[in-house]
Amino acid sequence: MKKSKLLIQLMLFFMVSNMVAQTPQITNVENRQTMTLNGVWKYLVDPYELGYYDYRRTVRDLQENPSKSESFFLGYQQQDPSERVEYDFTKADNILVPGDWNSQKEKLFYYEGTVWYYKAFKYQPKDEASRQFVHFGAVNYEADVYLNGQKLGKHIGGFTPFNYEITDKLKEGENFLIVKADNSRGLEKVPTVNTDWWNYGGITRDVKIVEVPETFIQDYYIQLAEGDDDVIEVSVTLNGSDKAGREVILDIPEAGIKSTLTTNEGGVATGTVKAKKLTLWSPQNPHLYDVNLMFDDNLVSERIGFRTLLVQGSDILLNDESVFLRGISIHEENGMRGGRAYSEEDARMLLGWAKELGCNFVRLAHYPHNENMTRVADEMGIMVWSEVPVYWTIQWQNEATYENAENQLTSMITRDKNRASVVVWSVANETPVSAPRTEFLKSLIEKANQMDPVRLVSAALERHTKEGTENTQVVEDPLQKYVDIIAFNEYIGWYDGRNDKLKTAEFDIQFNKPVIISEFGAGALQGLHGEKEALWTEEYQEELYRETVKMLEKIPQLRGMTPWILADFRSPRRVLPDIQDGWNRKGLISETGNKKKAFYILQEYYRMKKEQF
Ligand code: GCB
Repeated sequence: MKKSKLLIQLMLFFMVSNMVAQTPQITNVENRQTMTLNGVWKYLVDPYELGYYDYRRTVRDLQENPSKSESFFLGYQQQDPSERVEYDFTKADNILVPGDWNSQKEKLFYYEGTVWYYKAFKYQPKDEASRQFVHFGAVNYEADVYLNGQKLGKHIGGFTPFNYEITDKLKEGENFLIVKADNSRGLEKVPTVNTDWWNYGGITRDVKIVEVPETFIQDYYIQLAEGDDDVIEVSVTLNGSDKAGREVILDIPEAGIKSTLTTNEGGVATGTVKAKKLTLWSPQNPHLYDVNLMFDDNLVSERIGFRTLLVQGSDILLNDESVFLRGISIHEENGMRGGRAYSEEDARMLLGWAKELGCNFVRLAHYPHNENMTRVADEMGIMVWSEVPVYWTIQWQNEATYENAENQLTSMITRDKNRASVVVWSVANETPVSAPRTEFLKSLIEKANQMDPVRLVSAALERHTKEGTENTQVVEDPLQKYVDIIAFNEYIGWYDGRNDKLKTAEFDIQFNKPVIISEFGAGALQGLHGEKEALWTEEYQEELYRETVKMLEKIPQLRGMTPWILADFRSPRRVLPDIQDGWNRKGLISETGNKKKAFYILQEYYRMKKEQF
């Protein structure tokens, strides 16, 4: 190859890889110096992606001289009447951020595709020497981000945070940020084309500008060592030009801890700190300590809980005591307002219902929920199962698909690794058993274990009736070997037989590990009453819950359950007129906030379990 050609290829490679390069994730954005970009944005719907591709379908933002007339990312405005510009953000309709477009705009209810978001804002840096990053809580599904007409990067994955450095691109005074959000489904994506939830599109979580010193604390891990309630493991990562051999102080005043750590060449300081008689975090006493990290005059503070977590045989030990996980599954949706849940108030509503049900545990299905959920769970004393959208069928042999799934897992763990509430990372839901799928999930499990040695890893598997038996239920899945908790979705009485089948079912679980039933349930329209044999009535669902909990009690390793689901949620798969009308009706609470009869059956069962454990 000729030298010049190689050079051009290399340059192109760096250009492209730079475009998609992610700045390392900054954590605990909530407690840093930030400016919100939430609020009113402008938007243009672009189903044919005119603003992104030219008529030969080349990507405009890679062109040397992109056309001002159509390259939306330039945010250009006509300068005189003879100029052809075929878009204008300033004249576009308003949309709120955070928020999905489906529930805000009737005409976008079913829309899947590209929408361009535009926000003009003023910026005045607090400190001349500071660095700035733009941080997104999540954009579903793909986001191309531009500041003042310059590309910052592309992010893939609808439920995880990401940030870009904008120090050299941000101007004093007027700026504009443009996001191309695309929620098109695709076979190779994570999740793939087929799910049972609404594909809410847009900038669904907070957008902030984070301002930090030149060298700053980017991320940290502060948790008790595995099974040890008087040793805190610490790791702090600095970012900046002066990050090697620097001192970082860990200060937890209430615990009498003040300790200095020094960073290595890579800017990472690790160590262990002795702690005496910590008040441990638990659902009964969700104690959080004020934790301060100090580096120069850079202070990052956060409230962190400390607790130990271990599996011993079929027991889950929280602070050395066996716990039963009284759970419920939750989708990230607020049916009462309509659309994706995103705020602290939403989190308080959903987790408040779970508390009322008697829960000490929730399964945040089927993707990482917004950070308010895990923060409020920390405060309320609710343990959390957090999951990535490796759901049903994924392209198990596609390397890019794996990378995408791993990125989502990594990002979820990075964001929430200091939350005492989070006890389980789940790598999948109801995936069909095959060798490539098991390899894929095994790699995700290894990744989770490597990133976070203290939390438990699981996946929602499937069960079926054992061949040659009348009603013996088994889980035949090689993944059982690799998970800490055996979890499976059940559904006897709904997808499998009717409620009488629950009475005779036996379970044969081969492993001496804790078992959690990650789903069971029945559809019921709130307010529809009838015989307990009649589907869709509250009575059928109530009977299913009554019989299911009796049946599950026969599993010796049973240590918890997260029935499906807290509240009715929107799903395009649910079209039965007068009953579903676009809603999955397996909620214990309707989308209008009314409790169904089964709610009280589970509440009663949990009251009893609480006394037992
Ligand atoms: C399942 C899935 C969940 C569905 C549920 C249902 O097994 O994991 O995402 O919504 O069943 O209602 O069918």
